[in-house]
Amino acid sequence: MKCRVCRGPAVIDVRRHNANFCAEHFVKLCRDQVAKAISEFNMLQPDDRVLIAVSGGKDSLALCDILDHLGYRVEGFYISLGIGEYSKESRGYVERFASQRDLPLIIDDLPIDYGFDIPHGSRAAKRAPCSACGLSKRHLFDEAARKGGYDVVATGHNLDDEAAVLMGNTLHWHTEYLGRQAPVLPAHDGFPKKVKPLVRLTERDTAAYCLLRNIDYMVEECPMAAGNRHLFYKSALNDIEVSSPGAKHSFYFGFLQRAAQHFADAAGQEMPAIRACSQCGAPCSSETCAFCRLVDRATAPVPIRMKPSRSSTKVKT
Ligand code: Q46
Ligand code: ZN
Ligand code: ZN
Repeated sequence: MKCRVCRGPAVIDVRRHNANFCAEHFVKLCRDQVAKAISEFNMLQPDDRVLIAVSGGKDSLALCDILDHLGYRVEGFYISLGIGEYSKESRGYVERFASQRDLPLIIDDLPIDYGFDIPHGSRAAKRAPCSACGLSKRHLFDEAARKGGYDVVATGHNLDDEAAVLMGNTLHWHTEYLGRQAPVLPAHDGFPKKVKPLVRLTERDTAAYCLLRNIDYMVEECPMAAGNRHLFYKSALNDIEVSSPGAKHSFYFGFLQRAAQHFADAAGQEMPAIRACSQCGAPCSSETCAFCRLVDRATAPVPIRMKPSRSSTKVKT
């Protein structure tokens, strides 16, 4: 197995490119793919201040490494979600990465700052854990970008993530979501610009990139992801990819080039008027934003059910 570029010994095959690469040229390939996505979708300007949402996993840490290498001004933002050992360990990976590389890091702590964690708070608010988690993360990313004056928020969503979301939205014809599924969401109404520079890389690519760059990342997935439909779609797409290399790429990029525009109207029509949340001031479409409502419900005191004692149930005669 020889590297396509230098003909030296290859360490990885990339079937969708029908090629093998040595360590040096695989790392270069990953960086080139990110630079290509940034330029193709006009994601970043050279002097942008970029806030990267970091989780401690391979994608977000690879993203920090690559954007830093490409010369962007990056800072990390981590949210501790209060998901037991998973949150403790992932925070450790992020803090070690940041201190080794002098990456400025902001940390929000859901239990300390807002009084609830995802497992208990989502139950109290009667929401699925990933729904409460996603809502919290979106709100806190937006708020951190707004308050810190960042030009753009970058997330580590990769090709596997985006193709799986596309598959779910297509299977159920969620046209308004299809209209908004893009690697760049422009800033609007007080919401920051959001970009996904890893859309040309797969999970396998980012894992190999971290290995070759000596980036120590959290391998365990969040325990709350078990049974998630998103994982099921990823696995189905991986099965398709085995017999049809490049299928994921052409599914996602074919959609962006040939179909996304057809759904843009559906997304636009459903955009409500934006105002400021009466509690936190965040832009939102109702009196109070969804995050403040979640906090209220997740931290509401739980009524204690008292068993009636024998004496109180006695009927006086
Ligand atoms: S962290 Fe949060 Fe994910 Fe865990 S609770 Fe679900 S959404 S699975 S990316
Ligand atoms: Zn090579
Ligand atoms: Zn609010």
